[in-house]
Amino acid sequence: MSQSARVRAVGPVVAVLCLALPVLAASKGAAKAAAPKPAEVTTPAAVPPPVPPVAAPKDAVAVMQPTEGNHAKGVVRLHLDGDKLLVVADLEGLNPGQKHGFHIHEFGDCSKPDGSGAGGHFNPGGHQHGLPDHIERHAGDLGNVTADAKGAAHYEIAVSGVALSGKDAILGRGLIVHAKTDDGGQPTGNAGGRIACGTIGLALSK
Ligand SMILES: [Cu+2]
Ligand SMILES: [Zn+2]
Repeated sequence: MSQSARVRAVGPVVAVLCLALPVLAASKGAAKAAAPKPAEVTTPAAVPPPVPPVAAPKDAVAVMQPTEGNHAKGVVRLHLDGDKLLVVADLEGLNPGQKHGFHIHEFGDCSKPDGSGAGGHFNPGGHQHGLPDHIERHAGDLGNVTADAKGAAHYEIAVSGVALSGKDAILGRGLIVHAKTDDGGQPTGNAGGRIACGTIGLALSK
């Protein structure tokens, strides 16, 4: 087919389309205008599915890592039982036979070589520092862990005034083991440097 023949053959098709399109568009428009608006008239609003209640977390864990130049490490498990938080610490690398101050600190930032990123004692109530048997104490004051002859310690304490969620939540905060003994003195128990730091995170509840 020559060039001009193709133009001649295509020409009428284009012309028909040009004529037909406005007609099609017009009939479509008419159909649209005449039809009711089904979404608004006949379909009821979709009801969102009920949101299942989220259970408050009950278990947490902190993996304790030594700060620079120290060897203290271990695992601390925390379990919420009613309004009491049971704290169970298993540590090693402590000074044999010595008591080491042990606290929940404000922040879970263990990135600094000396553990200072954990900030001060967790103290939402604005109290003075104290040992666990004192009524006046920071919520994060957990007393001391006592190392055995090998420098290992198992320590359990149940405390109130802290939770894993909501107000007074300690999830994401820090746990610190100190070089020295917490003697209950102000402002923070004279417990010296920070030898281990761990961030409190969610744990699987059994
Ligand atoms: Cu501390
Ligand atoms: Zn304190």
